[in-house]
Amino acid sequence: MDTKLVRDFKKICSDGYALGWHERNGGNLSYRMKDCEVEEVKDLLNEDAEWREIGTEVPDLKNEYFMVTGSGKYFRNVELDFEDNVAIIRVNEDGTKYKIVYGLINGGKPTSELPTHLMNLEVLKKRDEGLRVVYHAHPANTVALTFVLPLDGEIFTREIWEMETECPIVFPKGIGVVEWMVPGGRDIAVKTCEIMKTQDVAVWYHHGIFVTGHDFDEAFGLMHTVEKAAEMLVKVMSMSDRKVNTITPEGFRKIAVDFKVDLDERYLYEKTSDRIGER
Ligand code: 2HA
Ligand code: ZN
Repeated sequence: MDTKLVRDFKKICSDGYALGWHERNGGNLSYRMKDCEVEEVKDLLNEDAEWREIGTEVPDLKNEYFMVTGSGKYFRNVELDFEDNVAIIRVNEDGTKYKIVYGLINGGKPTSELPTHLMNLEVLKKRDEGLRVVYHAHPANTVALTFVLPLDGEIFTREIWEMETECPIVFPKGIGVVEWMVPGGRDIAVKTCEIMKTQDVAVWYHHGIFVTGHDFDEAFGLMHTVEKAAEMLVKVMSMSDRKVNTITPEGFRKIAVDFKVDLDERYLYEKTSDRIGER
């Protein structure tokens, strides 16, 4: 299969691998296909495949097609052998089952995080029909911060925003955080969906990040921006537990005006401490 969608899907997998975000089989990726993209590959799809349980319900995604990475598959291999590592799946009439209509030619299942991906894609579709990508990675700096920053989305967002002027422009809705949980199931999916109702980034403590975007560039760029800022925060914290200088709430409000973004005031609290991670 060689369409623009397949090329773009391969590229984000290789780019993420190159940045060290996908050790072994770490991370996963899903994309809600457009009708025209399904039409383009229609003759290659096996509609006779057997139905399997999703393990949750996504009624608003009924009959839709998704391109997803395979469970246990390595991101670095997606570009080398797309048909072995990726699947196109179709959700059934009531949103409880899926079938593999293309790919995973040597057997296997879609990503172990399929419930999170599909439930997020359903929430995101309701929020904005154009949000089609859900991307999960294990970037080291962001994960490292989950061991030293409190479990508080407001503090996490503010500390990250301060590291790079671009941040509040790229993700004005901030970052949501999820406490450590067993991955792969419905519970962590529900928590992540709560965040995705209004935000584009969810950090899973001691695990990784989920982002969404209208396309792969947007999702990848968002992951990259969060992780770059996290890297700078890790560097700063390696030198000191305090910031001597930083962007002020007033500064953020000026950015909001000039760049026409709405920044939630809950992230712009007046700090009473210069220690990183304290309010
Ligand atoms: O191995 O990243 O969260 C895939 C994962 C599970
Ligand atoms: Zn993971």
